[in-house]
Amino acid sequence: MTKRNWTTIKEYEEIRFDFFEGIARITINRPRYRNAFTPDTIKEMIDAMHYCREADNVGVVVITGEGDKAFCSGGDQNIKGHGGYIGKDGIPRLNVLDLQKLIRSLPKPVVAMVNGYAIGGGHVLHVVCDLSIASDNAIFGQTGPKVGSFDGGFGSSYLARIVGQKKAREIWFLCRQYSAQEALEMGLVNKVVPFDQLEDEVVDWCKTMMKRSPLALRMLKLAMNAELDGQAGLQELAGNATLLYYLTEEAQEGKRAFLEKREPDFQKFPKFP
Ligand code: S0N
Repeated sequence: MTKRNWTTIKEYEEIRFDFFEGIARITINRPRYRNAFTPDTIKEMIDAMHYCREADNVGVVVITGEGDKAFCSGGDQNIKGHGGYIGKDGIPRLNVLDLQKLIRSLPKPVVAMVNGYAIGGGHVLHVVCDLSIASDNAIFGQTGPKVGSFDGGFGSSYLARIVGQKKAREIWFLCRQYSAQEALEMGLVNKVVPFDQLEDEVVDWCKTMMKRSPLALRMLKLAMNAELDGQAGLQELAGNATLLYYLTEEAQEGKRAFLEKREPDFQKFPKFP
């Protein structure tokens, strides 16, 4: 593996957040618990995602787990209480759902670097990422119906879009575990590589995407989301269409005319066939 000089963006307690040549990397840092998340892990990830949205120098975001055992094993079962997972503030939360939405709506590619178990809510996390690249020791699966939970949102509907209805039902109803090779065969991951090549492969994919037009990638991501996210997906896509419209002379004319207290002259702009 190539040695890279990742620099820390911000210090947190349960994640690491660092940067290398346009790539922001969020690492769940709870290897003692196979990188299970608490509400506080998720709060930190949400904070890091907000940074990634605002930062002009971030082109791609990578999500991964610390060590060579697990990407993420889902919600921390030690703190599962009535109504959700109970963090430092004592309030039960399912805030991973907010993180899922942020990953899907971030107008930049998000890559899951799956370095071991991706289980339960940890599996859903990689599912909602735009791309998943896995090491050959990665293991995938849902456990909800075995441990008293389920994710009927993206964790079910988007999973079914990826692997098909029959396979998604198998994954959830039987709670089996699948190898990286099986995940590749069902289209659940984009590529499988030996563990010691995982970071190189992910950085290579990120660098390739950063050579592409960011606006084109942004519109493609939101268009693909909109296809299954209903009104919420259309709202995101339409917002980005508005962003593009604001960049045109035609839209500038409307604003200028208002400020100059005159009628806008939209007739001078082409009406494309
Ligand atoms: C990951 C597994 C398969 C790894 O097995 P392995 O390698 O044999 O290691 P273990 O010895 O089992 O684990 C090492 C230590 O880590 C602890 N640990 C592992 N996973 C968790 C976890 N999720 N929470 C807390 N601790 C964990 C082990 O206990 C062990 O500790 P020690 O050394 O003290 O014994 C295997 O560990 C495994 O199967 N883990 C559990 C996977 C699981 O069931 N996860 C939870 C699934 N549910 C969710 O994620 C819910 C997500 C959610 O928030 C949600 C979202 C949307 C809608 C609803 C929900 C909802 O919860 O209701």
